[in-house]
Amino acid sequence: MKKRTRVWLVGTIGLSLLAMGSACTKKDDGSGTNKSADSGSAVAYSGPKGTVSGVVSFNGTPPAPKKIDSSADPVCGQRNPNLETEDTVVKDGKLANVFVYVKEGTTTDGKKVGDFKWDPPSTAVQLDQNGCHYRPHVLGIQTNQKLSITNSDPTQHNVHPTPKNNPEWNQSQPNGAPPIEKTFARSEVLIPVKCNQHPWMKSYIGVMKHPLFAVSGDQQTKNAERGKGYSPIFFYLSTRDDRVHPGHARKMAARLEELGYDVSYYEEIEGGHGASVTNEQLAHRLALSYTHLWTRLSASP
Ligand SMILES: [Cu+2]
Repeated sequence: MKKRTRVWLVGTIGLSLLAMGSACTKKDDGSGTNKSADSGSAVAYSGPKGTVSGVVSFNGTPPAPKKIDSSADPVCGQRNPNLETEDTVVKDGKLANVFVYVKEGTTTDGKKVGDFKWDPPSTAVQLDQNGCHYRPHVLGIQTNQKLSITNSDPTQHNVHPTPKNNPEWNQSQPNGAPPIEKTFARSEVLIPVKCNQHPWMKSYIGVMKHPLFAVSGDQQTKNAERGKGYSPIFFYLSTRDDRVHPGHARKMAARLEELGYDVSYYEEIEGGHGASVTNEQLAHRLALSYTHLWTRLSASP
């Protein structure tokens, strides 16, 4: 099998680069009931898209994380004995938790990115309270996309965002409580989130009306480490997977390849979560999978 790899570095963001062509087909008559407060546009962008990749490097010696005094809530100390600050997280010279986004830009025919109408994804963004930290520390979300907040700790937390452009709210969440589900109607970079019960707990939410953003060094790849003897891996996915965004697999493949592992990668441009539409595509995908197994198993001693 031909080994296909693409380098999608941490901090990958999608960016509309090319001409609109005949994409301007959808009119918004303004009658939508879930209309974003930021949607000033009548046209949804559906033209070609490109990708911007990058790395946020940290030069010099990063400040060491400080130990947090969690004696006010013994549960936090039991759950997370090494509770530390996470203001500056650097791994292999790369700075995590940097929110990168397209502030303004135009397509080649001169239309502004911010003037298009971008429907929010149907999937929710997850924010968990785990080990008396917010996970993730920084996240991005689209206007009117659902944010689902959970509590994995055997103690009570209190979720308190303090936005400037969106309504402030403050809600307790005991262990076992159902997820708190919220949306943000207006774009805002960044909304601080704190826990009134554990003052060290901080999270930051970037709300954008478009999907052209990313957070460096996210949770999906931070635990991958060099020299761990991971098995050879074959990623297959679809560019149009609307259940799990392909960005996750792209970033993990890039991270594992960067760490020196045997990574194969195939991205079908059609299909949804099953990564195939036609029988031909399914057969092709299965052939790639079996070939990967065959070649890697037979290469073993
Ligand atoms: Cu808390």
